[in-house]
Amino acid sequence: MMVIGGGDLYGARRVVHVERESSWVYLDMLTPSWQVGGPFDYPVDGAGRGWLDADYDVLSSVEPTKGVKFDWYEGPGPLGNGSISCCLYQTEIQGPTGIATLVNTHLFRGEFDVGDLGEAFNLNVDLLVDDGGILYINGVEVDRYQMPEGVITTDTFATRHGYEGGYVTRVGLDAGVLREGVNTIAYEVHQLARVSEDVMFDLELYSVVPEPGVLGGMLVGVMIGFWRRWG
Ligand SMILES: [Ca+2]
Repeated sequence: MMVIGGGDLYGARRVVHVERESSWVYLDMLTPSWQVGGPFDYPVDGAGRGWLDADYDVLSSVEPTKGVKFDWYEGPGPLGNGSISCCLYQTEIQGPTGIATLVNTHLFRGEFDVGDLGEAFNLNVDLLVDDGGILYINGVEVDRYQMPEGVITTDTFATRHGYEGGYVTRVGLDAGVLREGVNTIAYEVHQLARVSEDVMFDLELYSVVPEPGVLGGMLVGVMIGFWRRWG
C-alpha cells in the first residue's frame, strides 16, 4: 500500500539508506520525439545492458537505435532546472525551456550499502520530483509516482504537476529487493507536458524501525519476527 503524506512513526527511528542531497550520476540528454533529433530511447551500455542493470557501465552509454553516445554527469541533489517554490537545486541539469520541453525524461543512478537486512524492512522514500517518476532498486520497480500504468517510454508524460511544497513521503515499498552489501538505485523523472518550465529530483530512502520500549520490547520483537517471516 502506498499513501502520500505521513512521516515518522511514534517510537520509531529512521535507518537511512540514501540521504537527501546525495550525489547522483545523471543523464539529461533524452530528447523526446517532438524535439529535433529525437526521440532518444533509454540507453544501453557497450555490453548491451539496460540502464537499470546493477552492472550498467555509464561510460559506454549509447542510444540503442541511433547509436548516439550519451555522456552521464554527476552532482549532488536536488538536481533541477527552473523554479520549484520549496527548494533550490544544487546541480543544474538540462531541462525544460518553457517553450518546448527539451528533455522529457531524466535518468539518475546511485549505489548504497545495506549493512544489516534486519534493519531494512519497512521501506519508505521521501521524493522531491517534478513532475512524476519511477523508482527502481536493483533493477526492480518499487514505486511509481504520478505516472500512468503500463509501458513507459521517453515520451511518456507524468499524470500530475509536481508537488512544490517539499518532499512527498511514499510508504510501504517492497523491501524484499534489498540485499546485504551494495545495492543499485535508479530513478527516472518525467515531465507533465510538451511545455514544462521546471524539473527537479532528490530523494531520501529509509527504513522505519520500531523502537521498542522496556515494557513493549518483547511484543514488538515478536511482531517484527512475524513481519519479516510472513510480510
Ligand atoms: Ca515540470
